[in-house]
This record gives sequence, structure tokens and C-alpha cells, in this order.
Amino acid sequence: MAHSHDRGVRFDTQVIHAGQHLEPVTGAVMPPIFTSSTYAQESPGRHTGFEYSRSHNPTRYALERMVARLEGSAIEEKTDPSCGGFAFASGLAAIGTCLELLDAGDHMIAMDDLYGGTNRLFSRVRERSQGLKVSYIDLTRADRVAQAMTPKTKLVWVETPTNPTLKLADLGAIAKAARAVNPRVLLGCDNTFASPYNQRPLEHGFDIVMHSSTKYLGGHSDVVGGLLATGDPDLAQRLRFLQNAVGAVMGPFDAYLTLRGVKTLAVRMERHNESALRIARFLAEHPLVDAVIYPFLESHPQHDLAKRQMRGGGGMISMHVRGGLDDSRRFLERLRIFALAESLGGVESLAEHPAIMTHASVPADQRATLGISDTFVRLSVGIEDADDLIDDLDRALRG
Ligand code: P1T
Repeated sequence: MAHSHDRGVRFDTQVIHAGQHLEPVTGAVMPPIFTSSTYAQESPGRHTGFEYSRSHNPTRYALERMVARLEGSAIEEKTDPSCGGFAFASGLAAIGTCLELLDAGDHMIAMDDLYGGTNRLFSRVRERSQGLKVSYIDLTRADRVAQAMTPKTKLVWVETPTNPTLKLADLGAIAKAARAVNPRVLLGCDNTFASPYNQRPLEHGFDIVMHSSTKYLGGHSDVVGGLLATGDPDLAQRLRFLQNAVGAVMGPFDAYLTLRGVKTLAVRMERHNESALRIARFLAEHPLVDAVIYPFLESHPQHDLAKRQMRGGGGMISMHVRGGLDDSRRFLERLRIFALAESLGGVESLAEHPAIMTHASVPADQRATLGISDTFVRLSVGIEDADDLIDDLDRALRG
């Protein structure tokens, strides 16, 4: 009862079917949640291919195959049960496992604007525990990657759009420039903000895509998780080894919930893209807003790249509220539909203050360079009626 529409269909069909099979006994269209931690063997070493649930779990595989396909991996299920997809307990666990590809003392290049927790993992954990040397570079100019590379550079890590200043990295140009210096350097992209609906880094020559599936892939703010995907069979084997050896795997209940969320990714992203663009345009004209950052606004410094690299601008908007800290604080307190909360990418709209909340762990001088000031506010536009969201923002700004 194979039922796998992996390739040869459009993305909006893939999000429902890619890497999925009808369950062979009952024909169930969703995979069962396999909770068993272990699997019985006929004779020592003679088994179904499933030994222990950290290493092999059918529910997790179903999600992993889905995300691998959405990101464009062509690895066959015959050769790799999860087709180059790997699910972890959180986004940071996924990034942490990626860093295990590096050796002690290696050098890596990271985009200068990153989720605060990613910055903290690099600079306050792995620089100490693994001796990694990290150069934080503004990769909005792709040629800077070649200048920053040394013979010890093993990994280039970008977010695009970045969290929270929504800067873009030209993935194709970075891949070309980095590979010209060292064809073997690993290229990783945190694709959390765009989601595979809007952007697929493997198609631009990147090796690894990472997601905090807590965000758009899960889509309902009810499950924490992380994902990696690669289309390179050798890299997939190394990641499979590390996923099992380090052990920060996603549990089967979370894999089920995340897969359930992914099925509506296309319809949700269409609405996120449409509403966020409308709201960004509204805010750009608002007298109590000093600046709006959104990749699909003509005023974004990399608008042309956004149009080339992304199907839509996504649901994230950043802005500077007019005034000072008291004004941004009052604006956030007054919102009624937007919840004042960390995280993003769910069906419900959220707003937050990066300097005090998600990016408090970024050193103050780095924050200042990036423009994450006291008046800087980040919005995650949900899929409510956009007119209600506009009314909410307008009322909260006017006070
Ligand atoms: O929270 P976790 O699932 O571990 O994912 C970390 C992470 C990684 N990458 C990006 C781009 C992220 O945005 C995040 C998590 N971010 C938030 C919680 C936030 O509010 O920005």
C-alpha cells in the first residue's frame, strides 16, 4: 500500500503526502504513534530493522522523511529510512548535533545576527567546551564569506531572514564564494523564519537545512522540536550516527504533532505571507512607527534578493516604535490579540521585545551594532483576520 507522492508533484501536495505511506495493517492515513522504546528480536541481531527507539522510530521517520522531501532531498528511502531528515528535541538540539560534525579547535563563520539562543550556544558553550572559534560576519554581502575563511574553517552558518533584524543572505552567492575557497566547507542554513514553503536552501547549494520546528513547521505553538535535512547521502550517514550517538532525539508524540502541523504548512504560509505584507505596509505609513523591516517591502535594502530567493516574505515583521523604552513597553502591554510572548510561527499572533526577551543573551555591544534597541519590536503575524490585527496594532500604538 505504498502511497508516497514524493516528487513530480507541487509543494502544496508534498506537504500532505511526501514521504508518507498508508499504514499496512489498517490503511490508516496518519502514522500511528509508536511509543515502544524497544523492539523484540527473533535471534540476537536478527530483527525487523528496528532495535531501539532512540535509533529507530517509525513515527519520527515519517516526519523526518516529510521534511527531507520538502527541503528537496532526493535520498531514497531504500538507502536511508528517513531520506536525509533528522528530528531532535528542540531547535537548539538540532544545531548542537550539527556542531558535532566539527572537531575541537575548528573555525566557523556565523551570520552576525542570529537567534539569541544560537548565539549563546556558539559563544558561551561550544567556544568553551569544544574550543570552536566563531567569526560573526555580516553576510548580507556574500563576498565577506571568502575574506573570513581560514584553512581551519569547517562550517558557515547562516540564518536568512535573520532573527530578529530580518537581514537576508544570498544563499547561492555565499555557496559559490565559499566553495571557491574550499569545496569541502560545510554550509548550514537555519531556515526557521522562511520555512520550506518560502525558501529551500539545498536548491542553492547548501548542505544542511535546520529548523526550529517549534515555529512554522509545527505551526500551533504546542510542541518544541528541531529538524535537520540534507540531500547528501554521506552527510546523512554522519548525521544519523550523531543523532543516535548524542541522543537528543524528538519523541514520537512530538513527531506526530509536528507532522500534523506540517500538513497545513502551505495554507498557513500563504496567509502568513499575505497578512504580514499588508500589516507591514500599514505600519510603514503609521505616524507612531519610525521604521518597518519586512523582506517583501520595497524599502527593505535586500528587496530584490527577497523576491529572487523567497516565494513570500513570511510572517515576521520587525519595527521601531517612535519614542523610547516606555513607548515600546506600553505598546506591547496594550496589545490584545497579539500575545506578548517569545517564539513565533504559530497560528496566533505574537509580539515581543528582543532586547529584553529573546536576544537578552546577545552581548549589548553586538545588539547595538545590529540595531536591536529599546524601541525595537518583533511581530509574528498569525492567521487571524488581518483587519483585526491592524486594529489591534493601531489601538496599541495610539494608546
Ligand atoms: O527554541 P528551539 O526550538 O530550541 O529553537 C531555537 C531557534 C533556532 N533558530 C531560530 C531562528 C529560532 O528562532 C529559534 C527559537 N527562537 C525563539 C524562541 C524566538 O522567540 O526567537
